[in-house]
Amino acid sequence: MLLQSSFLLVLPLLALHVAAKGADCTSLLSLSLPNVIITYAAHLTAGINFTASADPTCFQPTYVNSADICRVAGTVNTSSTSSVSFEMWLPDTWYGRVLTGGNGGLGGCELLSFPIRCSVEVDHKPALLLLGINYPTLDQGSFYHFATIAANGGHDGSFNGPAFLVPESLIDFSYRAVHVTAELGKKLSTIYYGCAPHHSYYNGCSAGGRQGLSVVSRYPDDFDGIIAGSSAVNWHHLIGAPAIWGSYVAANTSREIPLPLWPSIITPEILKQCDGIDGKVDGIIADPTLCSWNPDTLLCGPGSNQTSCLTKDQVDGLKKFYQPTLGSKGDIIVPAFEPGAEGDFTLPFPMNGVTPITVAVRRPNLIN
Ligand SMILES: [Ca+2]
Repeated sequence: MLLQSSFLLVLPLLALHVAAKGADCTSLLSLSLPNVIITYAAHLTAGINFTASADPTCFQPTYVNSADICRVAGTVNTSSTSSVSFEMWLPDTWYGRVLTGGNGGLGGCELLSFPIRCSVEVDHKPALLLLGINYPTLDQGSFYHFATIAANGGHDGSFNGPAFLVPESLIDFSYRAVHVTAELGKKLSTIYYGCAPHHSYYNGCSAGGRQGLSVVSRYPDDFDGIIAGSSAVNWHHLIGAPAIWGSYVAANTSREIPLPLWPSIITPEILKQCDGIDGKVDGIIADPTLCSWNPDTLLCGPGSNQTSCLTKDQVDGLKKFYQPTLGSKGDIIVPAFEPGAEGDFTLPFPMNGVTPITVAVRRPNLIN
């Protein structure tokens, strides 16, 4: 009886392992769908090394696919003044599910060659931070037999400020790019495999987490489940805070703290003062909210070497850096920067008074 039950459970799963039979990959080039232009369609065996982007702000990385796939690329016109670039990787062996990937940061690039912090999805090869068309998710999804689609969020480039001058492009970046790719992913899967997907999922982190939550609130039928990691839902505060942090330790002022000093003297001093609060000196501050450290200990003495200590102005800037970011009425815009997180690769910009993401977003808004 137990064997029979197990067999009955397994049987429908086996039936869902679908090989492509609806269309040849290259035939998708001649596909006619409203507002969709297919510019590339070719079958790739696993292990092909290709350049993922030509945009100079995208670091022109290369990427290698892990599965045998039909790789499709093109654009979706989302309005008379906006469009979304997309890619879809349709694995040779499909389990009947579609996965849509979101963007990160300001979107627009395929990926950035930093070690990943904001993604748990890529576990079968070294992971990468993704900012635009989500190649790691395309690869991860197709590796696990999802037909996987991702888009550029409606604009190219890591810090593409001009895109934010176009209202329709802002809508794309906000949620529409994910919505149209989710719909297109279902259509392409149905055409390529000859049957409709039975489940649809979403995976995004940071800006991609925000996109996921934004889409499901507007289009609840797009997905059966979503992963919205480290969701940047409080977007304006999140973008504004680094600008304020940057002013605390602004570049080319007496408060500026050169980047090398953060890991060489500031983090060690924070660990010295706070590591043991959690009961174990192990290089980990288990609860940074309990750490109220005093930067005065880093103040240079008379005649001391400023590569191993800070001036009074630098210490004053540093104290503000670790306080909550407050608005004009004293309201908290963003909670305090957590001591011990100085090593996060995304944070050198505000620490050094340089905030390219904030500048990219704010400058066009100010122009408007
Ligand atoms: Ca500890």
